[in-house]
Amino acid sequence: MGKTALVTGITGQDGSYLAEFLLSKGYTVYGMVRRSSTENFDRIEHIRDQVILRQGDLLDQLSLLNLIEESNPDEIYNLAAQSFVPTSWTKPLLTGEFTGLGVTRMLEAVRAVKSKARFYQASSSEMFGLVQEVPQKETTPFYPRSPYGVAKVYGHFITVNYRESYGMYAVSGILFNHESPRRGKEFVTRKVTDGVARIKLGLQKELKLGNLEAKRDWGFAGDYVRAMWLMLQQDKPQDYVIATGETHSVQELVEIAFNHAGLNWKDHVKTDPTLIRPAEVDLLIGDSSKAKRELGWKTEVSFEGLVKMMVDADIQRLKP
Ligand code: NAP
Ligand code: G4F
Repeated sequence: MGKTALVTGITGQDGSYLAEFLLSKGYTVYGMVRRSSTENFDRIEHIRDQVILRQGDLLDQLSLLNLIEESNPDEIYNLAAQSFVPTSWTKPLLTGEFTGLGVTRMLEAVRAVKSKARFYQASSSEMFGLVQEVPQKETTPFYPRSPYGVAKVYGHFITVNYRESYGMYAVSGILFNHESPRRGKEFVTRKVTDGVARIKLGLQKELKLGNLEAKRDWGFAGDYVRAMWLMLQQDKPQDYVIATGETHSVQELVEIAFNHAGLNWKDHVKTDPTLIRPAEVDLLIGDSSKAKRELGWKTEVSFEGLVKMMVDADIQRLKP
């Protein structure tokens, strides 16, 4: 008998890669989707007839209970969240409800209906915020710098708490930034590669960005969903940092992307003070030696390879 997985956030970047990965492993995949007046299934259109989509919402406890009852999953991947950091300052309460309390609603539903199911929580390097140690690892103290980061810290610790209180197989994956051609266009990598493609094709002249000095540890989303799955295949539930171990500034990202398209970034990039955040995370760089050692996980796509892949995909998509 093959296994069954339930993925919340299946319409998002990670949900789409994870669903593909689980299907390739022979899983029956249920995906939780929110009701909306128009469908938002672009990222999973190509696998839509292979996954079972059901409506549910992190704000609605009954829908979560019913979904776990119906799907009877062996593994649950809780990827759904309000995931865009700037929005967390304009919608701090909603972010707390989705990204923080939503995790408790999921855990309570699992505990009530199928407490033996294995549970993955999508935690984030944003929890390190004003970093207390370089590089950041599983034991580095958290110091979040946005309502999003604060909500993720809550989600992280409630997952640890349910594991310790109820003996559930519940783990928190502390993932650093991961990107792909399916990344939402508001995140900086995709904003840059989409902007480069538009400038290259004459559809746009300039690109407005915020803080070019911020540094991130950027990897490829396809590599990171493998780590999520590996975390649920272990003898003992544990939390892991997943990162490349390299850090690059937004300016380096911009330079690689523009160069790859044969453009000079200085001719096109303007800084826009309205895009500067109320509190910034200046530097992230992860140490994933525990995941390498215990999960056998490693990255397969380099930073430069990732940026070029994203520029090429955007040019291809926009080309007449
Ligand atoms: P994403 O593309 O923004 O996808 C978020 C998903 O959550 C979407 O499917 C969205 O549905 C769903 N969602 C939001 N609110 C919901 C609600 N109330 N009920 C049900 N579904 C809801 O995010 P991602 O990049 O794939 O990230 C996946 C998870 O990993 C998130 O929890 C994120 O915070 C976390 N994370 C991401 C990164 C990264 O670099 N990508 C790093 C660390 C952690 P709609 O399509 O309907 O909006
Ligand atoms: O791409 P970003 O918006 O990602 P951020 O804030 O690091 O958050 C992402 O990664 C987290 C993991 O660490 C996830 F948990 C979270 O859900 C999300 O996926 O911004 C990256 C950096 C920031 O320092 C920002 O100030 O880029 C800087 N930046 C400069 N100009 C910009 C822009 N960011 C955006 N979104 N747009 C700009 O124009």
